[in-house]
Amino acid sequence: MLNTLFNKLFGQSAASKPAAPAAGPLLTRNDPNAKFHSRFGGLWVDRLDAEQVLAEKLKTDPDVAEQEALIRSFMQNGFVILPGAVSHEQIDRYRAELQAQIDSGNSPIKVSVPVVGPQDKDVIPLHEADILTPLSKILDTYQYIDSAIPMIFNDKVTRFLRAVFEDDIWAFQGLHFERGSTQAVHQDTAYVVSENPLHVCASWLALEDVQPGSGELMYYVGSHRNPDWVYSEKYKHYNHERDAHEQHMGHLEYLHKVSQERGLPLEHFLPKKGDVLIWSADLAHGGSQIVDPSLTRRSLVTHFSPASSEPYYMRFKNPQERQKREVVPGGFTSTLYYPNR
Ligand SMILES: O=C(O)CCC(=O)C(=O)O
Repeated sequence: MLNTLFNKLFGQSAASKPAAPAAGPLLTRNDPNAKFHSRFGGLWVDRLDAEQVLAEKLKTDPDVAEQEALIRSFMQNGFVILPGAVSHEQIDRYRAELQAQIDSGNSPIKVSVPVVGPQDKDVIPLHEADILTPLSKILDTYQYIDSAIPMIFNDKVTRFLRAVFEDDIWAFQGLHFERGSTQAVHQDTAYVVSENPLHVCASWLALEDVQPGSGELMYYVGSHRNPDWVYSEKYKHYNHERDAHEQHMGHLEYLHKVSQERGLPLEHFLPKKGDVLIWSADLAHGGSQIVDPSLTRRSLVTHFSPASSEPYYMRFKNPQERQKREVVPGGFTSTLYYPNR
């Protein structure tokens, strides 16, 4: 009794020393000795010794153990598919809220639209945009449409990203498509810039059943391990002011060439409504040609990084706007295009 009181007030007595704490899950995030496939680093799944790290994690981390097959497939192929990750009800609610924004005629939401010129895109208000034009991207809808949040941070995606990030999750660039993008095969590392270039994954959520001929998402399986394309001898990302146009075109051609030389299959994604595909930063992917222009191909892309890796754009934002918002426990969003909420 006295002993219990003593312990309560002053902690454990020497006589009843607690057992050594059980080792928690293995975390490798800050390992200074890690070596990666890319000279620009990566997540633990991108380490040269990822198999050994996985073997250790399997002993200490039940979340990794439960997702072992997915993680192995991600390491090998550069993407995973999570069927039925988002319910139809959630998607319908989100689409109704987006439609209400469109119908209002004065929504704060903005759209990136393709234009001809040195800058190949412009950002304009939703009510001025023709969102059915291929390559139109409705930007960061999560900032104004609350029902986007549980879709983006759905359980399957969150569990998977937490396992590969070893961290909380920061969603920082959302793109809603009504039609196929027809975007050339590219690597996100060229355009979606993070302070750690390969600390990025993206999710692609089907907002409807995708039909063949609608401009399906396509990707070279395993292309996340293509040797780095390096801009101006130093950079993973493309900067149109710094890097010659030929470097950019060269990168796009290189992705087909090297993927084909390596014998990588080019697959097309034909998901059902609610399915999600997650790709790793360097997977070569794009939008295939639209064969039937009457078809929509509604989808929501979200880019993520570990909460400890900042998107590069944060550096250029005015300090009051440099905020990441915790929208679910351990899940954050930020935006380049809108004021804070
Ligand atoms: O959905 C597509 O067609 C391509 C999307 C894409 O490449 C991207 O958002 O990076």
